[in-house]
Amino acid sequence: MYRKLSRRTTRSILTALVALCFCASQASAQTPGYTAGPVSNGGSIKGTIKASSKPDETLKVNKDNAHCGDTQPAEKFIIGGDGGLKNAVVMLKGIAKGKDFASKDDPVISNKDCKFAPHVMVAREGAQMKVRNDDPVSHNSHFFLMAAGKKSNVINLALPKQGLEIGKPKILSKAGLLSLNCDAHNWMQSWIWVLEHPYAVVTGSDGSFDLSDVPAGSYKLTIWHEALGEKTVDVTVGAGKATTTNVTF
Ligand SMILES: [Cu+2]
Repeated sequence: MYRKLSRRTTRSILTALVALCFCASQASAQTPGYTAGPVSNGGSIKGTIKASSKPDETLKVNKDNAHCGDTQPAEKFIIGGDGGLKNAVVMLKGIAKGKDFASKDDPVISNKDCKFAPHVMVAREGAQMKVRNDDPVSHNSHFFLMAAGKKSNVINLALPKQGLEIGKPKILSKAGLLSLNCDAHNWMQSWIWVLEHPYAVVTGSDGSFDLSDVPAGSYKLTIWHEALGEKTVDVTVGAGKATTTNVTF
């Protein structure tokens, strides 16, 4: 009798603990809400992200060499002659209100020439991420959520045949940074910033960016780069005004 009661009590405590942990994880996973609507007389934030010149890394290819070659560029440091840094993400993290997304198309990442294309992207929270194999070799798209210093599994999609495209709504269901890897080819890497608002861009080869239709106000502008880390600067946007913010890593 005592043992039975004890087991039942233990079970109740465990159930309560599981429920508590679940609630806590749900709460911490919640992103601040974002309200989309027309922006009248918004301003813009423009600028250039720069870094000291650094050679890109060359990665050794150890599989499917006939198609993938013997080496692949890491695409980590793509820095122009004037220091313009490509593939940095510039974003207004935590903005609560502003314009809607210009496009609600589903984003696509291609496996092409044994690389993910694009190497870095921003995506709308709640969109359906699609992955496609444009190569005559088998790839797989393994998504991980990068949060609190941990890399946690999201989903792994096999793409055994050329021309195959798969989409899953689960991938972009939560805002944050995703790492995309191919288990078959350990050099393949892509990064996706999932955001609930459209105020985020990836810098082009000159390192420039332009965030438009920003409601007047003060913001934290965050710049992220896969190898150089993250920087945050304060920016004040005036109604109808263009603000210039240059950041150097
Ligand atoms: Cu692959």
